[in-house]
Amino acid sequence: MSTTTVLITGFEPFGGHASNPSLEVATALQDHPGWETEVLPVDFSRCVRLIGDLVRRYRPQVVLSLGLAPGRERLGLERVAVNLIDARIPDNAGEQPVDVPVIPAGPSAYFTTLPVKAMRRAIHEVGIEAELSLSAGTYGCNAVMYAGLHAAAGGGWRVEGPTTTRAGFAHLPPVEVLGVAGATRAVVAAVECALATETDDVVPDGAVD
Ligand code: PCA
Repeated sequence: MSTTTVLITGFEPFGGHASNPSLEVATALQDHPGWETEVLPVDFSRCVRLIGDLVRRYRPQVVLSLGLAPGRERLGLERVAVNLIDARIPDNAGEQPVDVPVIPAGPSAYFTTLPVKAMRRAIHEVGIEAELSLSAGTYGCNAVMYAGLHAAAGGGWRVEGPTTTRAGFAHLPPVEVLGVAGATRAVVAAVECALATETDDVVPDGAVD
């Protein structure tokens, strides 16, 4: 039986960016007791398979995958993952899938199963700005969020039994915004909150456009 309670994933650099803060945060947390960290390749076929395998192997209580959102100014907790890849740029293996599912025959979308409003509050309490986001995009991050939620929901299980694994995704702004230490502090606060929170905060959010 695995003693891993938390799985954190980051991504390697991509798209001409020299580094990826999600990799640096995952590396900073690699010695955290009871937490497993992995750095995923920005390679659609490999990262989708890997996150599913990791969720099935560890069956942690909480999965928080991380990635870089180069255009964002705050940490963003993602609410929805869609079963769609539409890559604006090739992945690191040179593949550029357009309008294909992450998992053929999977449902159209998954909502995060993490208490993202409580996690946002926990991040604010350590002095860092965070927001909820309604789209993880259609690139590698959305694909990993989708595949992680699919595995946590039982898709691809090879063993019997229910899982209580809750999963989700946070996009990090460029490293200049929070630094590695700040981003790591926010991630730790968010994960500790998720471990301790059964029911999400009921507070309004969202825009009326
Ligand atoms: N960001 C990309 C993929 C890897 C990463 O760190 C994304 O937002 O999809």
